[in-house]
Amino acid sequence: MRRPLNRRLRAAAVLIAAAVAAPLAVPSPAAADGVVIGGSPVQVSDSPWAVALASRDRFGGTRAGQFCGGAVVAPTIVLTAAHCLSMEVLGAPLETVDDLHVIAGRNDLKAAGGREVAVRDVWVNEEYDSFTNAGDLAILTLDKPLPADHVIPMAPAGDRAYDAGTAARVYGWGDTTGQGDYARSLRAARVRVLSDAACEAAYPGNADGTYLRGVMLCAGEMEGGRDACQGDSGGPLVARGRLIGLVSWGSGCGQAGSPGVYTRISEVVARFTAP
Ligand code: 4AZ
Repeated sequence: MRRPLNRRLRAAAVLIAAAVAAPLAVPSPAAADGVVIGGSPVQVSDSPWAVALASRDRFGGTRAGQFCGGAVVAPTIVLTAAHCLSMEVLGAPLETVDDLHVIAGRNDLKAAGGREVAVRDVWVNEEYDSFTNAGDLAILTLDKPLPADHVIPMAPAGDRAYDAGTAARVYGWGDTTGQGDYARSLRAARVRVLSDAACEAAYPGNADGTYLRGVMLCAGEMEGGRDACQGDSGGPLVARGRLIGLVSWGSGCGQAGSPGVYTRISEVVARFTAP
């Protein structure tokens, strides 16, 4: 059921609609090696749409307060995961977090550089289901626009970027080992989009969640090794130069048979660009 959008959300929807990839979208960036688990360092200048979500008040200053990732889809709009803004993650109600901001254009969280931009408005999908993890989406409106070259187009439904077997890359400052070793600098890992059948077989429903086709996608290597992990949530999964997913959940990190599960961006596009 579609609900009427409120006014601020409508404004975000217009910007999001403008960000949907045109049929001839930009080519994918040159391959670098594999956040993240099994990943390797990348330059944020080559992937400026990958931003850190941060609050020093909640998470302390050692890593500039980074706790999740996000993807820039319009100069003032960042997509992230709904669960990043939960009480469980923030340790406090979202309304009480006064210093929520994104860090753009900074590789090393311990260094200066890039921009810190305050989040002016937060929309959290009220239909996010913390049991299945369906609808793991939040939309942040920034206080000031980021440069236009930070924006990544979103892949609409039917885009070949969603085809099983497509090479993709996931970006983040999250745990690089699954043992709480958080990255200082941005990393990326190469993964492959897996078929809905494989994702359903991996996650028919357990304590971590349930794979639901149409609203999720999963990616990884069936033998494990390369994956997103804690701290990467909300961050971008990119294929063919387009945004296809946001890091959402999985059983562990990089384990054989347990690929990473992502919020499917085509569902976001459909929801916010429908007449
Ligand atoms: C997490 O806890 C999380 N391996 C993120 C991604 C994955 C697992 C857990 C995928 O935020």
